[in-house]
Amino acid sequence: TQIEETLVLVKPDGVARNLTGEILRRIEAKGYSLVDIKLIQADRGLLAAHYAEHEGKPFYIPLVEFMESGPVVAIRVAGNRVIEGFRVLAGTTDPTTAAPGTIRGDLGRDWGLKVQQNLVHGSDSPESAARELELWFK
Ligand code: DAT
Ligand code: MG
Repeated sequence: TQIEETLVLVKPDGVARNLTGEILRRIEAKGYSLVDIKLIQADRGLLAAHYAEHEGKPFYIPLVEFMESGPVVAIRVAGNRVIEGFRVLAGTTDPTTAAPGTIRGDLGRDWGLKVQQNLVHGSDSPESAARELELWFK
């Protein structure tokens, strides 16, 4: 076993659609543990740091504006190989083509022109997880 921690965010669309419980249910059903959790209205500075790797990309400003449009639920999740495992649970980035059985595939809606409404964020590597957990739970 390889116990890791990852950062999961239920994005503003997930919170607004009352899907937080369903997303937590899937995380817990998989066997992962909730270590810490909070509802937070993220400010521009936190989001700029969180999404620094995407600065300058065409979807960056709409992404940040979407992420500050309402509260998000930040969760510290622990489990065996949870960083990669949660990414699989979430499904691919675009909910339109995310596989059935995944959070985005089952619950996501199509992207509009300027929105990134794919319900969840999950850290994509051990380095990202450490960096993002420090940002959201310092
Ligand atoms: P992921 O969230 O699957 O790790 P990412 O890190 O590449 O995806 O991008 C961060 C977010 O930005 C993603 O959840 C939704 C949005 N996004 C990514 N690529 C996009 C695109 N081509 N058009 C619009 N939004 C995009
Ligand atoms: Mg990412």
